[in-house]
Amino acid sequence: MMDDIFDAIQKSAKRIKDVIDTKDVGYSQNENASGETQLELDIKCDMVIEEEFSKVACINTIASEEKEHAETLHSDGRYFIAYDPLDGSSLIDVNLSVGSIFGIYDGDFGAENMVAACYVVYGPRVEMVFAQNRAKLYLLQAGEFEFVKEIRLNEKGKLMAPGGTQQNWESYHKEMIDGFFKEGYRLRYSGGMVPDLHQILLKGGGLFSYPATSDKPNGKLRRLFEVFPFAFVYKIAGGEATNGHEDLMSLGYAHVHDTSPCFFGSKYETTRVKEVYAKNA
Ligand code: AFP
Repeated sequence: MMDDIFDAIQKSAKRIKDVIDTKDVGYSQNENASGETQLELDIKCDMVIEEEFSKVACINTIASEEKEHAETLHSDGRYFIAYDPLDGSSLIDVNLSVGSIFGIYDGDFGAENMVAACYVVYGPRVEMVFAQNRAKLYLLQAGEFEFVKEIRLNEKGKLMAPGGTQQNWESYHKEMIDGFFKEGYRLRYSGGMVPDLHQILLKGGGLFSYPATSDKPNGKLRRLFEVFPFAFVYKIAGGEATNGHEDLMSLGYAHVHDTSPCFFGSKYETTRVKEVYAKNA
């Protein structure tokens, strides 16, 4: 059954790549549930995924970053999938990488029910990471996704991707990030969480953060579509995922569009985050 989902994601990814390559980018009049103006491209990509998932009988319900409410596809299906069809879509007009993110849940949404997570990066090449018992990297070549390798994080990395408006960071958060840079970490931040987190994963480690800020006390990134799937992937790859105090996979959610502060990284960096945040709780 998971193979059918894996297959539907691959089909969606290939179609989304075509949409990105051919469709003109124009702003539609609609606002999505998070209050952002939707690009036509987002809507088109959302439709592609919904269409492919509709053909898979084991998918019960879908929740999309582009839809206000969850939608039931097959009421006797087993899996619930939350997805962000085109994360970082505002980066398309400046030709940076974007991605699709999928969280696959058994029986109902919620981190405790997550059984697999997947993301696709649309960059100079199209890559996919599918995490179930292991995190596996695939590359789209000549129309097919080919297995490349298993991904494992080192204990400590070299890259820092610090999200959020710095002016609105807590002072202890700023000191912590400055401290990492003083240790020799290098800045890598594009503003697309998929390529930013992908880079840290493939280069062995580091830290991606999107903290609570004075303007966004609950962070920006959405639990079901962004936070839980990447927390799952990072943990399977030997890293950690925390909100500073708790494991991200131990968090609940009340509404499908709920957000959370989040940190994803290798063990050395996430341990530091937990120490700093414990002192400043
Ligand atoms: P868009 O889809 O609006 O471009 O947002 C992308 C995103 O949700 C995530 O991919 C980034 O990590 C994050 O926003 C970047 O946010 P900041 O621009 O506030 O750093």
